[in-house]
This record gives sequence, structure tokens and C-alpha cells, in this order.
Amino acid sequence: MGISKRAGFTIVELLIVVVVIGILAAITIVAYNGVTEQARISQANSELASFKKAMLAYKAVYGELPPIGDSWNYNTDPPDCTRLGYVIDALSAEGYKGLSPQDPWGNCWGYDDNDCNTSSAAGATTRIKSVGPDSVNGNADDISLLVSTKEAAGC
Ligand SMILES: [Ca+2]
Ligand SMILES: [Ca+2]
Repeated sequence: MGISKRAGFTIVELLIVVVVIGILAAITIVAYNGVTEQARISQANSELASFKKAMLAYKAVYGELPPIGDSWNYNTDPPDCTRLGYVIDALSAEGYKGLSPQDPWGNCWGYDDNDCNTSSAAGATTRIKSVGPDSVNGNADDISLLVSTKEAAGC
């Protein structure tokens, strides 16, 4: 066997190298996606907590959760960006700037304000939520945060 025959890779060797690189790349991409998805979920929880803090501070001043005189159900799919905008405007006017209108997946936050809803019973909950990584409302990956529970006296 001459030196010239061993100087380069054979096609089979090259194919094996390409396949191995491809497998490593696929493993890396899957791992990276898992990390970034966890980071987005953490970000969503953090932003929901910021909303809750601002909403409760607003209620301490105005006696109800924002916006004044409005209660609505967030169980639309996707959530209602226009109405969420009223909440963000109300909170922004109170000095709570920088609340993102969208969750880390680009969907508006959902908001179910039962705080002063006359048709809701005592114990009804008010929640803010992200529809989660799958961008579909009402399933297991939704991220929901309890803001308040309606008291018997109401508003
Ligand atoms: Ca309200
Ligand atoms: Ca979902």
C-alpha cells in the first residue's frame, strides 16, 4: 500500500465524520432549546410577579384592580391585547413603567379580573397568566399567577 493511498480520507471516513458532527450538533441544539425554554418560563414567572405587585399597589390606592370599573375574563385564545393595554396604561400612569405587553413567546398576557365583578361570587379568583410555550390558552403549560381572591364584601 503506497503512501499516496493513505494521504487522504476515504469517502466512508468522511461520511462517518459528517454523521458524527451532525449527531453532536443535534444534541447541542436540543440541550440549548431546553435551556432557553426554561429561561423563558422563569422570565414569564418574574414578569407575572411584577404585574401582581403593580396591580395590588394600584388596588391599595383605588380600591380595585385595574382598570377601574372593568372586569373581564381572559379565557380567550389568544388573550385580548387591546384590553390588556388598558391595564398596562393604568399601571403605567401610576408609575409602573416597563411592564411588557407580551410574554416571552410573543403572546399578550391573559387577565381575569373578578375583583369587582358583580356576577362573581365571594372566593372568585383574579389571575394573570401566560398561555405558555405552546401559545395555546387553557392547557397544562399555561403559567398562571393568583393576584387576589374576592372577599364577601366585594368592592
Ligand atoms: Ca377592575
Ligand atoms: Ca398553553
